[in-house]
Amino acid sequence: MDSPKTSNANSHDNAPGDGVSANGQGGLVIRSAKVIITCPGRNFVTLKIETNQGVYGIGDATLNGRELAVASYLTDHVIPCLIGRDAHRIEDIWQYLYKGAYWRRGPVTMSAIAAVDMALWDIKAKVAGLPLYQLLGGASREAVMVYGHANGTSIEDTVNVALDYKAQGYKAIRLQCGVPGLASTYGVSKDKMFYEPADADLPTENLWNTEAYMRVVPKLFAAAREALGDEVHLLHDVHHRLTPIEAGRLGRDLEPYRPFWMEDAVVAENQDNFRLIRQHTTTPLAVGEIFNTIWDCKELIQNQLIDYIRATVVHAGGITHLRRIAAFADIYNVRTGCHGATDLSPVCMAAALHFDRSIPNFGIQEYMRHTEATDEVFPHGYRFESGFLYSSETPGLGVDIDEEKAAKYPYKRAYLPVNRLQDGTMFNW
Ligand code: EZ4
Ligand code: CO
Repeated sequence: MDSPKTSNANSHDNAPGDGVSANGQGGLVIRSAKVIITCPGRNFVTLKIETNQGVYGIGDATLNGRELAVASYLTDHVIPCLIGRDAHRIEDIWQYLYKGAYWRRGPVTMSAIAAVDMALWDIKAKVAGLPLYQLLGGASREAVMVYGHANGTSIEDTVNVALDYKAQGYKAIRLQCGVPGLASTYGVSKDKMFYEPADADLPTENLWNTEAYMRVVPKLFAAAREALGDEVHLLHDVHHRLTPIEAGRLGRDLEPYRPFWMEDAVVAENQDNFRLIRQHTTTPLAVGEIFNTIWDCKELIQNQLIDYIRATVVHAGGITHLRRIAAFADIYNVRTGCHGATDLSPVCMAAALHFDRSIPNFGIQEYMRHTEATDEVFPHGYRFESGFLYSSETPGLGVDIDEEKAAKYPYKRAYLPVNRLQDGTMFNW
């Protein structure tokens, strides 16, 4: 078997493992699995699992900037353990991969497990002849509210983009604008529609200035509230760049404009950071796009230090584990707000929408829109209408991968930027 490190949009077939005991109801056995890497504008890693009955499922395994590590984890270490297993035993396979690795948690491991989990749910729902949300307890809502990304180099540009989103029917809009004096800022793209930060084969270096940033964001929110009115939800992503006391100050400065949330205000490795923010502001707090397990957010949730948990299907162990996080969060009044940037493939988006639609404590779903090329590689049935996404009604996840088209876009190394303070000190991106 080839190593994915040497591959370009290659598939890595694993031989069928006939003879391994399946113990399956109805004999639905995993016959083969492969990893497909494609770059229709940005890199995506997809796991495809095939069964002895011809039914297959797919799962997203994309970890932005570290894609090949997950591809290798799957191809070299997970796929050999899957062959011959009963494809219906989703929970058991999850536990087998999580506990069986000995080395638990972490983005690479949990993205790989997530891909297997998504693909198995896809298979189970196809076999049942039902869209996945029906297997997750059915619909708690018909559609899920999404937020779009309005960004601009100036406050005026950003507000104009936000007005355009509002005209398209969006009920919620994330606002990010350039910081005066800084050449580039998180969330502000060079072209208007798609923010694609993983843009270089070595990391771009950005400069950061906290004081200038903290001066501009309240002005942006004041201008946006004035232009957009009271109804539309306004969101902002700090991208882990403040200290807790700075975040408390920014949250307080934003309170008059009633933000829906302030996201990733601080680094979250130290969960106590959030206790300090909470002491200073009533601005709702969201965190968790880089979380991988319930253990990364357990204290934040049970101490009610956050309002929205942003863990998502691909990076937090799949549908199986994300449901566990959401059920735990529900007890503590925490709602979900799944990460949905463009580095999460349409496979993840499809899975997230079934999850969002089913749980009682759904909050909001991020939606950035993929490029046309990405949508062609991953044909899907979900659709946007009037500020909401509707999950597919076809059996399974309702998303596929066109392997011929995928093969036209070979893997291209791409990194997220890094960030330094003005004096050269390495900082959080
Ligand atoms: O930086 O998805 O809320 N969204 C974000 C994204 C993340 C990227 C990282 O891969 O913060 O823009
Ligand atoms: Co974010």
